[in-house]
Amino acid sequence: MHFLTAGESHGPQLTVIVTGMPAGVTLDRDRINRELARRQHGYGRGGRMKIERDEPEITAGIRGGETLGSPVAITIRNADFENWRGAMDPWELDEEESRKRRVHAPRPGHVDLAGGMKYGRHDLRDVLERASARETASRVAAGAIAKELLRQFGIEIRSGVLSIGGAGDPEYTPGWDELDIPDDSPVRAVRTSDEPPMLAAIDAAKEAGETLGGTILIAASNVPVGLGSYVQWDEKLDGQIGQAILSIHAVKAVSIGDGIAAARRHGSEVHDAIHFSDGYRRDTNRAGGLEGGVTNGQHVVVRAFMKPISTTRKGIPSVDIETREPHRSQWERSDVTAVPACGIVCEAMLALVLAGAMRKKFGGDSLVEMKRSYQSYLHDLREY
Ligand code: EPS
Repeated sequence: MHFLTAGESHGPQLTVIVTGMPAGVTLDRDRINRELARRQHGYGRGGRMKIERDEPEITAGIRGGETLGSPVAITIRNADFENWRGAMDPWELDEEESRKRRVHAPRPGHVDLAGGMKYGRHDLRDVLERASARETASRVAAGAIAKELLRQFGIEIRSGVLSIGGAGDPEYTPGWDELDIPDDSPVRAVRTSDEPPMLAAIDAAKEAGETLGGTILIAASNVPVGLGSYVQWDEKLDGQIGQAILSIHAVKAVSIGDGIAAARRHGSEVHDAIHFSDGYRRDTNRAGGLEGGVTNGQHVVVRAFMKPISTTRKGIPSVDIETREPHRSQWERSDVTAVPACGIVCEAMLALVLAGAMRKKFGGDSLVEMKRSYQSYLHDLREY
């Protein structure tokens, strides 16, 4: 499976194309819409989320709600485009509007300066419009399609927020049931006791003109043994998950299972002992379901570490690229934190990687073929 996205944050729309879905998967429109709504939710978001109501429109690849095996095309309208037409219309720009929206003091931490230098753009809006995390709506739409495939095999993905700023505990390892977090939870905290300090931290950061990052745990259940491979570096599934999660805006680190904490422990305290009782079993899952780049039948468990958003109201020392004089980074409407939303994006990216690995292992052009191969593999595993 592969997906491509296009679209500027304040342009007319986002466009997504997902290839590699087998024919014959029935999609659920409400479930797909719900994924997009989950991403829009979360305490600490700025004014933009009051403007947008992300409703994906599927324009290709399905007929009567069923996949055809052809590319699935999705568009999501940017409602805010109406307020930005003068500065963002693909053909006709209003000079005054464009001047007003011009960005000339790059935000440290954002790609503004490096992107401007790389592409030779002197209005840094040309860079930030595409670099914006608005693009993550596209990923969640693509991920929602991947999730529809995974649920055919009983695979479910959940996530929760472990920490925001200094509140919460990045190393806490929740059980599967603790990740059943209601959609209206304000920050999607795994432990409700962490919620008040997280909300207070967001309020304090907002008051101070600051932003906050945090830690998210993402898990997948019912993943069969044997996705990914150890035979070649780029076939290792942990590497693919790492790349997928690190490609999410503002994510600066990722770990699998106990990853970071394990580096300080003895081997016998880290590795998950094996025993046999009606199948091969482990009583712990510190490896996060991956050994040697291959799934081992346990839950796949990933942690994502998000830095604070680089658009801060109080600004950060920078330079005006026109005068080369000192100038604080420019502020525009933004979020104080987007950690809760980032969890939903992480779920989508994990879903896309796992769906791709399922396609690779079980192949087929139709869901029927894919399921046949899956069932025969499960039979072999029972005999092992
Ligand atoms: C973003 C800045 C804000 C966020 C945006 C990401 O947008 P705006 O500049 O329009 O206020 O709201 O996130 C989204 C639009 C979204 O859908 O998540 C940024 O600079 O990355």
